[in-house]
Amino acid sequence: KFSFLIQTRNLALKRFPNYSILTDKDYRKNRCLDDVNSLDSYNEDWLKSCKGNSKLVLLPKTTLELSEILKYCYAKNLAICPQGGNTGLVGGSVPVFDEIIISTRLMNQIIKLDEESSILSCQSGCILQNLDDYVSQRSLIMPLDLGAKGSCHIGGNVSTNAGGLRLLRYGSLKGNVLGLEVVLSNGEILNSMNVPLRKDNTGFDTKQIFIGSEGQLGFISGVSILCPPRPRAANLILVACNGKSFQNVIQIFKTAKLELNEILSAFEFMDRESMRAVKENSNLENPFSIEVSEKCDFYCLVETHSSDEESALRKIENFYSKLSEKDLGLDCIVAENKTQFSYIWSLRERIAESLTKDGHNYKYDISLPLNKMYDLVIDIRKRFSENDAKNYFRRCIGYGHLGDSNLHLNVTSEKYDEKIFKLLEPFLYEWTMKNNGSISAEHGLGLKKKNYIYYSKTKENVEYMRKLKKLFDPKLLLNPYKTLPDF
Ligand code: FAD
Ligand code: 2HG
Ligand code: ZN
Repeated sequence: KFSFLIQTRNLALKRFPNYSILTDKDYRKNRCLDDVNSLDSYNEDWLKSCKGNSKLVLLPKTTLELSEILKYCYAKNLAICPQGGNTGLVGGSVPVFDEIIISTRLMNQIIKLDEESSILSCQSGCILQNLDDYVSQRSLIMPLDLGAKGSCHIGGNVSTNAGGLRLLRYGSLKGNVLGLEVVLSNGEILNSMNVPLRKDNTGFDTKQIFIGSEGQLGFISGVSILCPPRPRAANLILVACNGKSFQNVIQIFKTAKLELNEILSAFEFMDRESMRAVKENSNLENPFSIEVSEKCDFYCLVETHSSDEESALRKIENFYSKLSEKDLGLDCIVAENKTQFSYIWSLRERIAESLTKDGHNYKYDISLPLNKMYDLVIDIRKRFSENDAKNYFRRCIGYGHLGDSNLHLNVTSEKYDEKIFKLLEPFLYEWTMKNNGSISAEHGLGLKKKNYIYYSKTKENVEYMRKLKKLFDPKLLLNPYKTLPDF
């Protein structure tokens, strides 16, 4: 009854026998969903690659309600799956078997925006885009931004330690989250939200352990986060890079760092195949002339945030001059208005969505030293051609957050194909380890990557992760079967 097969990995899992099976007696029918149709979208992930079989979604509104639910589950041995916007890409946000889904959808209240300190406190179910709209009225900006901003929840962002498009400028959530409220598996509430301070070195910083913990150690119910000033001037340049070598892209990044320096807010790259994917699957036209696009192998998206338009434009001029001096660009497009600004961003932000339309996605999120970043894509393509796999896959593309050395390598095919999978894994993980990279830069491990943790972490480190898991969640009820390799 409970056999589960991840579509992509033939990873056969067994339901932990010590978990109780939910009965009607276990819940009152308020703020919950239990009819088959409404359960569907909560049981399946964004990529439609993992599907659980939960019979119940609970929608608490307050921390106390959440705490009562967790206390009950603890007493009754019921396993749970915390869920935010369900945009995660590693199968972490949906149940594996019949875990109860606890969604933060109704925990969507802003608590306070402290104008002096620019610290925003809110419940964990606030949608990132809504928070950004809210703080923009006080001339502030959320310190993170990602393509899923219209659906993802801030609690989900913190639980995955999401990186996104502007980490280069505003830093990671490990630095920007100043307080958390977390409900532990036994219902206890751990609060560091009361007095969010910029500096606080009294003892261990316990909230850090929950950032990026993927729902393994506690359920995040509230977040305090530092919001930087909103830039008065934002500029966006799309560069069609010259030459076939990725080294030129790296040179453009180095030039951007030198010339744009403190105003550089994003540096993203996409290869020719990525640009083709958004054209073919999302109808987004390449804005360069045919002559340029036919020659161009890489595109860079360079964004600046600054307080002064005039000086920003001066720096951008200098950036151009340096590009042409070094012959690094074929052509550049500068966004001249809001429509162009969002169009250019959509070319990059909608790649993930475009790829889903090909059919099956083999998705990899890799950190690598900058000068090795694209070699992995080249080597995978070579491996495919050496093994006569050309006809099996549709696309093999590389793009990502170049400013953070974070490559998104994606392969697509019409349907899941074992031959492609075997050419990719474990080769790709071994390649990453050999080149001192990480097999998960920003998406986490979830269900799909948990067994590959040793490619990036030592045995001793994983052992201490297990000890922490047992300390915070002794009955292993929180988000089971994920993140850590099997006990
Ligand atoms: P969910 O997907 O619901 O959950 C993610 C994980 O966190 C799960 O393990 C879940 O159990 C746990 N969780 C959720 N809420 C809580 C909570 N309150 N307490 C404890 N655990 C919880 N990621 C990036 O890092 N950078 C990107 O640029 C980026 N771009 C994306 C673009 C698109 C189009 C899509 C679809 C995804 C993208 N992602 C990106 C991945 C994803 O959006 C992020 O991981 C995001 O932070 C997940 O938030 P969520 O609310 O959807 O969480
Ligand atoms: C992005 O940066 C996301 O667009 C998704 O992290 C990456 O789909 C991917 O591979
Ligand atoms: Zn990303």
